[in-house]
Amino acid sequence: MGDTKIYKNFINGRWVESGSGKTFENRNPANTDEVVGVFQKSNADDVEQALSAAAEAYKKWRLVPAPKRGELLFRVASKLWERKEEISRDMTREMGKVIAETRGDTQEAIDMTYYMAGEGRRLFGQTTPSEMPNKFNMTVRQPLGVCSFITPWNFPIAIPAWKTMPALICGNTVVIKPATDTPLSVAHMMEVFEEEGIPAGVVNMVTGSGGTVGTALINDARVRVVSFTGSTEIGRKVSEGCAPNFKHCCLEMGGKNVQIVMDDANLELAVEGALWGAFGTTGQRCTATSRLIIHEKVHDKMIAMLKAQAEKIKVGNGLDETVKMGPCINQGQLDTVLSYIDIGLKGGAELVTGGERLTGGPYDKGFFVKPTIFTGVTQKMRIWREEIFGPVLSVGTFKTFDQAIEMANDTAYGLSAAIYTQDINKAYTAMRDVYTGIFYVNAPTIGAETHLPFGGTKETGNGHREAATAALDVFSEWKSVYVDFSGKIQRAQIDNQ
Ligand code: UN1
Repeated sequence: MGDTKIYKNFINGRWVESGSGKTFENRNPANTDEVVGVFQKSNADDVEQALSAAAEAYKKWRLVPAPKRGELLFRVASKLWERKEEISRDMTREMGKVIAETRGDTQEAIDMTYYMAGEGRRLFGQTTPSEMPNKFNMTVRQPLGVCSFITPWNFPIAIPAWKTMPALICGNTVVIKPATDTPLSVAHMMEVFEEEGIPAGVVNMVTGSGGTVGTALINDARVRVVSFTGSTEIGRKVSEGCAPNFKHCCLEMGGKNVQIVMDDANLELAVEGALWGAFGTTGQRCTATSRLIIHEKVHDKMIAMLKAQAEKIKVGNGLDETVKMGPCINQGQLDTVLSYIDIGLKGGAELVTGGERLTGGPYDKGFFVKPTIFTGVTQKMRIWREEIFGPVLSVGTFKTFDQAIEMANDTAYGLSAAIYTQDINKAYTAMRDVYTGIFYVNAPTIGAETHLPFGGTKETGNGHREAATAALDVFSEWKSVYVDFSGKIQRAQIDNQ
């Protein structure tokens, strides 16, 4: 292993080895010869220590004035900014997406941290009149306690920050299990918290498998909030695990996001949007465009434009600034993508471009696949219905606007959707009728900003939203406070009738 750095768990303000004595390697998906770091393969005992530390730290942290918690987050944000390039480069090495995008990922974490730092001086509740004289009513947010997070590999620091920052500003404490493919980005976030003097136990990181670490984090009765981003299949299990203790459970899961292109659309713009939405992050975003539906009048023209542009996308190691698309995250994901390409072909879809693994030279050391486009995809086909999480775009066509809306909604998921049109009436009608959590007009399905709620309908989520002030509702509970200064008993609903 040579000089490869061994990273430890971060528990109770200290970097500690797992009691298991076991570790795992984090390899670069663009070059599997490169070991990015070695991480702790933690066991239930490690989780126990982290949860005890978080439970103990909660007693004091909840009483720190929120503006003071905010000051710490401001310092964390500015340190993340100082370390942005280093964090982003390491992120490209551990998960493969191109450096411009990992810089965006780190920036998203910075944005969220500043946003939530500012919330320290807001955390607004309400004051509202009482139905009684000489009585004062208000609502205040109260924290819940220990929060546990199971975070994904596709946004290795942004999504951990989406969860951690609102939890902390509300006064909760945190134990986080990063994805096994991307623990380094979360380790960097912990380093920054440590450098900025977060009290011991307020944030903790335990690396390792979902089966061991994740399960322990979901089941422990001390945990009051579980926030999970990942597949719908695992999300369902997380939800079941939370049910017996009635934990807050915030789930962000699958997507099968659609871009609609009307016949009056600016086609250049629609092509650019579809390419960025489908092949950005190698299609490995919950918000990725995986269905494109094009009005029949402009279908052939747009496909010719898409094919020409897709074939120009340079695929490779994301640290090379000229590369526009990196590898799939790991062998398993590559296999899944290739199997869906096969499913598409066998199902009768027409392959326009791509459709195979890239091989030869440096490609042999990574999990690279060509940007792939299928046309003639019908609503029964599996590549229309199932989330692929790779650079595969399924294209269908329609005759009428109503048909486009019906097709857009014909999915089990509901994260993001987009329409390209010059017709403001159609844009607003689609905005109203497409049932998703995020909707774009003349912009791709990816690119949510941190001060708007993020999340989806149907099998994408369970009604919660991340980011913006919506996140505060996950990490706090309302307390309604009644102060009676009349000096006598006043019976609501009775004495004032
Ligand atoms: C995800 O894919 O899980 O809107 C998150 C976007 C990004 C976040 C994506 N800001 O595409």
